[in-house]
Amino acid sequence: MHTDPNCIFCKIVAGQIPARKVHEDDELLAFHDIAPWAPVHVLIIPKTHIVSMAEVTDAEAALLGRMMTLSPKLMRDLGVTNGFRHIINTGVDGAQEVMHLHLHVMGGPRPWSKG
Ligand code: DGP
Repeated sequence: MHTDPNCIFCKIVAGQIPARKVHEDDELLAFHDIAPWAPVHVLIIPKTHIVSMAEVTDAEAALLGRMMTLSPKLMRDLGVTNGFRHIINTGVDGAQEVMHLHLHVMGGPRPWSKG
C-alpha cells in the first residue's frame, strides 16, 4: 500500500486525524465529508495513495469498481432512500482540492447548497 506522509486522507487512513467513518475494509475507507454539500455526503477513498483519476490504470479497475459498488450500500445504511449523486474531481481544473483519489457520494432531500 502506498502512503504519502503529507496527505490528509492518508493521515485519516492511519488514524492520525479523526474522521466520522462509515465503512472500513482492507482496501477502502468511507467517512463523512467535513464540509457537506448535501444532507448526507460521504467520501469513499482507496486506502492506498492514488493521487487522482488521472493516475488510474486498468490495474485499478477492480478497486474503482468496489468504490462504486460500496456507495449504494452506504446510502441505504445512512437512510438515503430517494437517490444520490456521485462526483469525482480530478486535478486543478477538475476542482480537486485533496490530492488523494476520492468518490463523493451525496444524498438526502434537495435543495442542496451546491449543484
Ligand atoms: P475535492 O474538491 O473533490 O478534492 O473535495 C475534497 C473534500 O474533502 C471536500 O469536500 C472537503 C473534504 N475534506 C477535506 N479535508 C477533510 C478532512 O480533514 N476530513 C474530512 N472528513 N473531509 C475533509
